[in-house]
Amino acid sequence: MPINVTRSSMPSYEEFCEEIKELWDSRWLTNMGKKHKQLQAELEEYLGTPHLTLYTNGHLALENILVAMGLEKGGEIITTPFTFASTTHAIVRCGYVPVFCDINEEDYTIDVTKIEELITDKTVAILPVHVYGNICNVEEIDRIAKKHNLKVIYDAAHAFGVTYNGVSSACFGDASMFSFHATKVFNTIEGGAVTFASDELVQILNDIKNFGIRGPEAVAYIGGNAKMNEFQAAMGICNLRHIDEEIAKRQRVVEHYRLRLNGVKGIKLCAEQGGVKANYAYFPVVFDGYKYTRDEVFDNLRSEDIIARKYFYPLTNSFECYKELPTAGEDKTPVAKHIAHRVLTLPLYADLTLEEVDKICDIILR
Ligand code: T4K
Repeated sequence: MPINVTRSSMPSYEEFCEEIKELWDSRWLTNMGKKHKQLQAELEEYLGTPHLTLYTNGHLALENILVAMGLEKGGEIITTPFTFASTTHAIVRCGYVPVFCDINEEDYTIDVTKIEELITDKTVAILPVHVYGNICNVEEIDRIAKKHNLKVIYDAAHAFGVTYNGVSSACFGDASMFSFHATKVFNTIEGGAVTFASDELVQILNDIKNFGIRGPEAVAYIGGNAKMNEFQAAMGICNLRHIDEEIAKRQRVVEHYRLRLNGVKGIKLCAEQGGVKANYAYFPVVFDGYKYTRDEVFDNLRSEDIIARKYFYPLTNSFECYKELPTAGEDKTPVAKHIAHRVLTLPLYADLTLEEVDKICDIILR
């Protein structure tokens, strides 16, 4: 069995069977059923947010909140290219132009000193990414957004359960999107959510995700379908019972990695962020002036069946599909380019043993 970059957290088989048993009795499988309502309420409580809407995946959650914001079509959205394809694709698929801001060298989130120079009369929003679960400079982003009257939508796909100065990652900006994909700290197999404070967004988000249907004979909006089904919600209910334990196990893994790799010349670890209660979602390592390049380390690990990943390489602004975009090109974001060519995310999941971490570190250091 290879050691992959991650491995889904799951409840016991018996616990999941128990949770889904009533779905056979009721035959109610989707369309905001009992499990959906229960998970929504439990997540609002866990994440400390007034409103949460569930989705069939994180990407559609992001597209749906972009549509719900009612931003001027064709407008520019400032974002970072050091992210998964989904972030940039959502912006473009919803009819906006991504304007790529560079990242900072400490935690690889948006460089807030470079946002204002990118603002034009076409800018409608900022879409920063809490990449690897690292919290963006939310105070400064808030200040800039207020000054220029811009919306802020966070891609918080990686930041489930993270808090900053005691405030949940679900509470920053106008809205935040979470991914509950199988590879995430908290999963519903596939799944996602949007969190937000505004009461006005509740109706429009529900309309967009369920065809605008407001009653058996009332269709008030041209919506689509992005609903989470009852099996996904049941998995979420089970996984949420164990989430604190899972995060604590991940912490042990990360602490062991740090013990082994901290201070090694040419190896740069992400600094722990002040005031942040982390979720230990990813363990990125930057090989910069190390005796081996990132790609050599990747190959050495792979030859021993350890599959690390180059998250996030290539940058989204150098994707083939964006080559005609006037704002594309990795040279425009030099820090992101530098990191993307050197970063490797090492295997990290709750059940990864410390012996396996030792094996991975031995190969890297050998
Ligand atoms: N924004 C950001 C910043 C994101 O990172 C993502 C998703 C999104 C938005 C969009 O959210 P979703 O629509 O996906 O909810 C994976 C995930 O599919 C993706 O959710 C995630 N980001 C991205 C960073 O990673 P791949 O293509 O690397 O996945 P894959 O299939 O290579 O899996 C990686 C490893 O995970 C496997 O080697 C083994 C393990 N795994 C995988 C699956 C599918 C499991 O243990 N169980 C599984 O079921 O994208």
